[in-house]
Amino acid sequence: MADVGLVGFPNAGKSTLLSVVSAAKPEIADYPFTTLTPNLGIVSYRDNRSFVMADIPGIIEGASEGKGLGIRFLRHIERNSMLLFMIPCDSDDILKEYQVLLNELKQYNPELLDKNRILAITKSDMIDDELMEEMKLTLPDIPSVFVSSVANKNIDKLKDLIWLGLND
Ligand SMILES: Nc1nc2c(ncn2[C@@H]2O[C@H](COP(=O)(O)OP(=O)(O)OP(=O)(O)O)[C@@H](O)[C@H]2O)c(=O)[nH]1
Ligand SMILES: [Mg+2]
Repeated sequence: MADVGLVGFPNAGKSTLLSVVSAAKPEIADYPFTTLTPNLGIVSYRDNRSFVMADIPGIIEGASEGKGLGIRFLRHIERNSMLLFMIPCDSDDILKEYQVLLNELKQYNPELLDKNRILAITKSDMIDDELMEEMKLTLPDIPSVFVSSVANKNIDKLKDLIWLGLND
């Protein structure tokens, strides 16, 4: 059973995050639907604590009607204590993407929306600070952090947010 489940469109950087915070070696590639089955990893946190992260296949609009890989993998996050939404910083509309993801979860099981949610804006090594500040004004109203798995940016901050979410 995992503590935090990763929710995002294909190519959002979910598996890459898992690979930098745990010993898991998921497949990573620059095309959608790289991950076909869920991956679990144990994430070490400070003071010898740890939590489990579940990386699942990407979700797209219409997944609840069977598009893409569908939503059958959402059962793997049904028992997670919390959900980490992941949206790339080069998304056309972060808020829209967030709402699409939320809606697909809701179609599958409305109780998924009772879980604590946080948001990681991924691949933030691709944008400068100025753009980041502008984008902060457009984010959904949940705890959010700009991260880069590749540049190891704000990964500790993200772990702090996850830990808070798991323990409140
Ligand atoms: N620049 C940059 N690229 C990244 C970062 N994280 C992931 N990527 C790239 O984004 C692409 C997709 O990464 P994955 O981790 O496979 O994405 P995913 O969300 O697991 O994708 P699916 O399994 O298809 O749902 C790969 O080419 C990664 O190298 C990052 O922090 N910065
Ligand atoms: Mg993947």
